[in-house]
Amino acid sequence: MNGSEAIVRTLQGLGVDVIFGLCGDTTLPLYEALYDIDHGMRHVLTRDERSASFMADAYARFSGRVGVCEGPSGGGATYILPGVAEANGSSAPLVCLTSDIAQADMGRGTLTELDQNSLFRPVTKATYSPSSAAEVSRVLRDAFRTATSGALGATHVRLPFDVQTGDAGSELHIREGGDRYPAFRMDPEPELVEKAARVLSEAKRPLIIAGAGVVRSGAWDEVCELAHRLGAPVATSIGGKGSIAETDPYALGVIGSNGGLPYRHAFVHSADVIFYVGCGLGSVTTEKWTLPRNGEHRILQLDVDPEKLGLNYDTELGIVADAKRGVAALLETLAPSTKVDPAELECERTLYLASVEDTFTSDAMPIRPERFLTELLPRLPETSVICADPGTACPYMSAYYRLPRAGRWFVSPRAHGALGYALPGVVGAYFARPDAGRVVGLMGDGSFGISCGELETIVRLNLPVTLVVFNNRSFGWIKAGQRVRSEKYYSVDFSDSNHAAIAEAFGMRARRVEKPAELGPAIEESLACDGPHLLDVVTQPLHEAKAPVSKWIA
Ligand SMILES: Cc1ncc(C[n+]2csc(CCOP(=O)(O)OP(=O)(O)O)c2C)c(N)n1
Repeated sequence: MNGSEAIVRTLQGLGVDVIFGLCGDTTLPLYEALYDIDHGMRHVLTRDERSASFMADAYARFSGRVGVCEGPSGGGATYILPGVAEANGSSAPLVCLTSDIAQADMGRGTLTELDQNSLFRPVTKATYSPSSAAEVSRVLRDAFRTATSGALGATHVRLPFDVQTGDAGSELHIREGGDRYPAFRMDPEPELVEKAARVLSEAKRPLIIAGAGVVRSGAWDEVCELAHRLGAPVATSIGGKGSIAETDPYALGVIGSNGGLPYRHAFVHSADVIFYVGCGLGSVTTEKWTLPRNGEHRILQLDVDPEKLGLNYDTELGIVADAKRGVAALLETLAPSTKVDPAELECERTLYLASVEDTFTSDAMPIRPERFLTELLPRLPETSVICADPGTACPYMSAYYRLPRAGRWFVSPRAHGALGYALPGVVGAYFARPDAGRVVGLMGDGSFGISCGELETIVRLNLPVTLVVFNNRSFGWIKAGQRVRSEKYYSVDFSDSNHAAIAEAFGMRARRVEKPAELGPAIEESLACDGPHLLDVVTQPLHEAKAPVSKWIA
């Protein structure tokens, strides 16, 4: 068995079923092995390595399994970085493989020569460089174990040409189910659980803030039960959307600077005890550490990553544990109570929505983002899988989409917020959840411009996806920031592109929508389409909109 065959056999043995990637000269032996061996894995050819890594990231988040991407040396390695960095920053388990020139050719001005390990080190949990074919299977197993254990994240494996072609012997190092996460679940310390239960019982007005760690751990049933047991509302970060069905009477919705709403933030400020579960206290969820204000609440934290505990806030108690195990342990000791009446949540929600109702019913042109939601949300099937880019899509969907089911149904890339995630993201989402139904990608025209080469991939694979472009002819989010700072609008405007015509040129069915009255039928046509479909929605620019973004509202 040569190194490439060992790579393919090991990936197969670990349970991988799909690899996203793009070919190169240094990857030729690996592709030969993928061709020769009856491995059952699907290779999805992408048109850009950035897309391959974003697809792998989305696949990982929606599937509960490691996302695998691959690209060649030099330009391929530099292009594949964004999705690796996003996955690592968002704790999505991803393994990135890059081929490289032969080790003997290093330091000789060889085409595509690059210190790959130094390039990947800051954006991964670990970067590996097997120096012989005999090592490659063990190294791959380690890369999967590292990605799926502890604080989850991305790993990278560099595969020199001679490692791919050398003799790997006959031994494979496979851990069955090695592509599932979390690989190991950590139990909480019993005395800390007791203390946390005591503080929560003493609370008059507790609030649970759930993050992506809840969804990664599959702890939504436990979090929902905790909310009902205590009688406490559950707010979430954007990544934590799915920690509880947002139609649940105790679900408050997303909080923070991007998609948080004032009435929800009032619940944070009025809470006496705040219990963070699987939630980093980063700048967005905490509105740069003012939501809540440090020192004004008793703060408890449960996280699988000890380095998150006590970061930015003076927390009273930090528990290191898997979210599912940790909350389950709490439930064993907590007596039922009703600290907060769920009618209060419903009342505040209704009052807030009434105050912005005019935007949701507006017949104005260009179409208001809120009016688009009025037409889209009731038509979305319950099992829609959604990727939302930064810009218009993220704050509006975070704020107003009431996720009907708990679990991972919605992803927006929040570690780096790179534009151009959703278009490739829907490909990864589809392969993660082929039976879920329609996959929906929502993006600005800026994001579309960054990733539109991937329309070919979506058409080639004939995926059941609906793509929506919020066509506001600008880098709207930045233009809105310019409005708030100084009204000095500088280098943020585009010319008007017809994204529907672009999609049609790739062979995708598409429709441009300019009038609010056309939205309903267009959305229905798109969702009912048996293949891919794109809607180019001519939308109100963000700097003129009432977007649910704290600093613009203020
Ligand atoms: C790769 C990348 N470059 C730059 C940015 C900075 N940025 C954040 S939002 C934004 C504008 C987004 O424009 P668009 O995709 O058209 O969406 P809109 O805000 O107009 O809805 C930019 C440039 C980014 N997030 N990612």
